[in-house]
Amino acid sequence: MEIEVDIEGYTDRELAKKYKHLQPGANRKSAEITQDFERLMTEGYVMIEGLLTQSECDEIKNESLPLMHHKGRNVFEGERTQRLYNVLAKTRCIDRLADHPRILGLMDLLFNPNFLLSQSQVINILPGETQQATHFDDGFYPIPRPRQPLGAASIWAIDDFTEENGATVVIPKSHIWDGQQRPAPEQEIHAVMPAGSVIFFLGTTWHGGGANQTEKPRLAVTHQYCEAFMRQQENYLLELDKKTVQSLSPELRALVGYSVHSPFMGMVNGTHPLRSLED
Ligand SMILES: O=C(O)CCC(=O)C(=O)O
Repeated sequence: MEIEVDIEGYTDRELAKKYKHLQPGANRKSAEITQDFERLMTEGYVMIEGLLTQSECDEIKNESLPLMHHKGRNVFEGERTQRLYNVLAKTRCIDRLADHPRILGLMDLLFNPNFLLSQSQVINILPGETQQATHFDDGFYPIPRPRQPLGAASIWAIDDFTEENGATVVIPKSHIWDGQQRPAPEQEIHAVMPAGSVIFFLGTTWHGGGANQTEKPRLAVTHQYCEAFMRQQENYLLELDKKTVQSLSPELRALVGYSVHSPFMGMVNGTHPLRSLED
């Protein structure tokens, strides 16, 4: 026999339904998303232009640059590259890039429901930076290639991305490679795109930050995602206090970890984690 527990007028079963309902559903299909997805799965990446206006890019720049003081700690992070970590605790200015419907629409087709945000960064490649070593992002999940991607990433151009200023370097079709294959320089392409565009690629696609041979910095925002059953790189549950989580959109709240992957991955005290946000 099931026991109904009454919490402030709601039975436990009603509360379970209420929170399940609040978990955002995948209702983002469109012809554009289907087309982007086909390209993503064929090439390992897709570039989408014109998702942000110039004034939205300016706002991100004005908000994030004053928060960026540190350069990379090693050659991989980039000794002439500024990186802002724990961004969601510091500013709301990149939230809409994390839960942008064009990106989440691709994620709906790529991953199981309840996929997660894995990490967020603002990356400012300064003049004189050399090209980053090419790599693929979900390589830290020790599962041999070739395999399905377990992660995916967006890199948003906040400045125009040019071949000279450090546009992300990508290796088309490298997502299907086995674990032995390595990229050669002639296989690289540069993700040249105007400010306000995004490149979205699979966790198995080889890529890296480009060299900046100009006099001006190249600003980008990146959000990485993962399947709901993989560990996130960033520990949002420790980084974000309750008040911050309450201020996020329902989609972003679920993405950082306030969701349940069926039947109970992500639970808090045997219940939906959204309940822990109630006073
Ligand atoms: O900034 C970029 O264009 C790419 C950066 C990147 O892939 C990384 O830092 O792992």
